Amino acid sequence: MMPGRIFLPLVCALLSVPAQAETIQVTIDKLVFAPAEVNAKVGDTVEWVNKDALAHTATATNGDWNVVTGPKQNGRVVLKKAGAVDYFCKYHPNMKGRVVVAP
Ligand SMILES: [Cu+2]
Repeated sequence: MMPGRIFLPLVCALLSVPAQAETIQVTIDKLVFAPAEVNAKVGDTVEWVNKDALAHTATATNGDWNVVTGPKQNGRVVLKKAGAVDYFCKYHPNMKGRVVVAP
């Protein structure tokens, strides 16, 4: 009896399951994006959770996206392109973050 006959099909079945798209949360608290840098994949969603009583934006410096989050609200974007994207808040330009998107 060769164990490979059982394990090989099992491994193949596991590998063929597509990676699940994930939602990566970034908290905005006291005018800070935390974590300031996140890693993601194409197809993932980044969700900003604004805990401040102020509106903020997450505005990509390359123009790819502009997410506005009202006070105590969430905003999200689905990542469509690979690459590192720096972003900032239009209302508070010293607030900065980065999303690194793997293909
Ligand atoms: Cu802001």
